[in-house]
Amino acid sequence: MAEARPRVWVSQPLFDDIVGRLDEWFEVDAAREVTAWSPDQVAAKLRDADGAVVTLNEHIGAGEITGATRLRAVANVGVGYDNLDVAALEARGIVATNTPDVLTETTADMAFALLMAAARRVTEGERWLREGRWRQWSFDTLLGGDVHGSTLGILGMGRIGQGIARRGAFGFGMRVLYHNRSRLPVGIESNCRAAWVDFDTLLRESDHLVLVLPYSPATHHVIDSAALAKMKPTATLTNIARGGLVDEAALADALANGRLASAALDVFEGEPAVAPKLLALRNVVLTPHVGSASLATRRAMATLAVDNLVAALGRGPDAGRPPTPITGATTAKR
Ligand code: 8YV
Repeated sequence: MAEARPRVWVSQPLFDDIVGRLDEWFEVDAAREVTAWSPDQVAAKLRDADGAVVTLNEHIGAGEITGATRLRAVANVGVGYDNLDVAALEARGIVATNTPDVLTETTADMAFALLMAAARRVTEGERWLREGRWRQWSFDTLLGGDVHGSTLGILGMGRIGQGIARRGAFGFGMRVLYHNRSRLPVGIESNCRAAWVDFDTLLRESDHLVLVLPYSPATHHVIDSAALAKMKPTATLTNIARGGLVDEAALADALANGRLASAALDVFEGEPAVAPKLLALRNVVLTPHVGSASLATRRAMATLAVDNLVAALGRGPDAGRPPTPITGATTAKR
């Protein structure tokens, strides 16, 4: 009797032609529509699966994999993988993969779009115009802060941080400072024209601070009221990493009280819910977690996730060697 084909679960709709490649090797259970899976539903899906392609919507931890005795691989669509308990997966010998590199430049573009929108009050101006409040051109309408020639601060200098640094240094003539747990090799620093500073210096000197570091218990609320108090009142804060990095209540207070000029947030603590205090503010740009959302990049991410799963389950040209395995929870690099 022919050996049964492995079964794989794809948790959310990706691209049909890309997910369709899995049919060559596997029985595929692919979500047809965007679904908010409960932890119990995730556990039930994994119980029947040899492999899974998942997104940040699905938390995969010890509880979800308890009954998943056949599960051998989890391919995350995304570079950040705080939705995976990598230690729990490793303990069970389940391979975990993510999608670095393919989204670096697209996400760096979006960071700049947000930074500029916050600094130059782009979305605030649009809302004001649409509300019919533009009566006559006037000299002091919506005065913002300059981007060119200012100081760009980057917290978390992985691949995306470096892409943002290059845009700032070479595109906008910015002075680029960064903070990372460890200083980068001098060659990378000079490619990005970026200088390492300690965290407090980064907060104090940045005109535009961008968060690009992985989220973990160690980085929870790295931007809290104490950090915000050290920033310039004219500064902007952009977060394209994970919502939990910022104490949103403290940020909303700082924005409301003029202790920070403006912010741009693509990610939130309780996604898809956004704190009402933030929604009520005019000086914050809000986007629905779309940092990597160009068509080409989302296709590249889906392709890489599928390649990872196929290889991790021992099929295809890279059998046994998934292109981008996650090597450990503590070595996360965006
Ligand atoms: C993804 C992201 O779209 O890569 C990441 O870490 O936040 C986004 O680019 C998201 O993770 C989809 O699962």
